[in-house]
Amino acid sequence: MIPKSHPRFVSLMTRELIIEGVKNGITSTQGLIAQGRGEAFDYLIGEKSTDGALAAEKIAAAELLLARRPVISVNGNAAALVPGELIRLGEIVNAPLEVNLFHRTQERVDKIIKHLHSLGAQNLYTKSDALITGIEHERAKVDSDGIFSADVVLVPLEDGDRCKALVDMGKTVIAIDLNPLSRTAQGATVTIVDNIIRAVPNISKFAGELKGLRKEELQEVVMGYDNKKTLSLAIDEVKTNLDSFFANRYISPQ
Ligand code: PTJ
Repeated sequence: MIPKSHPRFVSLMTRELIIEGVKNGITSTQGLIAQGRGEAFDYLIGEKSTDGALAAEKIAAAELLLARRPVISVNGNAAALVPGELIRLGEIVNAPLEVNLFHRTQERVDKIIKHLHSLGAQNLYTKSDALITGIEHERAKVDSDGIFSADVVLVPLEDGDRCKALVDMGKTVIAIDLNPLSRTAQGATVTIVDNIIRAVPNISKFAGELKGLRKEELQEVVMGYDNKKTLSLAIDEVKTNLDSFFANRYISPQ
């Protein structure tokens, strides 16, 4: 039992959610490693939603609202960390969820679908009758009405290979990835360098605010967006934090 007073309570509880996900057969064991890598990058960006991340989250909200066929992809880590928040975002932007796994087993897909249903998800693509173009084996499987024909896909914690394949299929790919150097971060259309536990509620908040806008007004919000600038801002944030560490020789523990 982690006391609320522990200075790293949020981070430790997030870790517990992933462990729980593995125990329940929702999250892959590889998901534990991915979470560890994410934690390291989160430390480097200061464990907060930076201005650059917030700007990308607003763009993501606008892109999802502008989409004709938006889909929110859910993997084992996302299902463990933010299932309710993803369902809520889907409702706000009218985007069905689709379970799409990298380390795919039908058993885990079924468990995640059951988990999402138990939390109130009503709009889910559940077929696996199409393949992401250019990707081999099980991890390419998607729903022909879902990710396969989506124009905008939100992919939290995606693999670089599949991110590229989705972009190559002509889709607007919104990635959530704490590592600004990853192939996913570099290849996505909109990269949100933030922890999924902060990013998804932020996107929902922006979507709620933007929902009343007309299509032309939403187009103005996304116009001129530069993902390279978002990535450089994130890398600058890491550099600034490291510089301040070396200047002070000490970062006060959070
Ligand atoms: O459930 P599956 O089978 O689909 O597998 C999901 C994982 C995440 C295990 C799989 O896609 C994978 O192996 O991903 P990678 O290649 O390890 O990439 C995960 C990326 O997400 C890394 O760049 C991490 O820094 C980042 N990441 C990890 N935890 C978080 C995160 N980004 C945002 N929020 C997090 N909590």
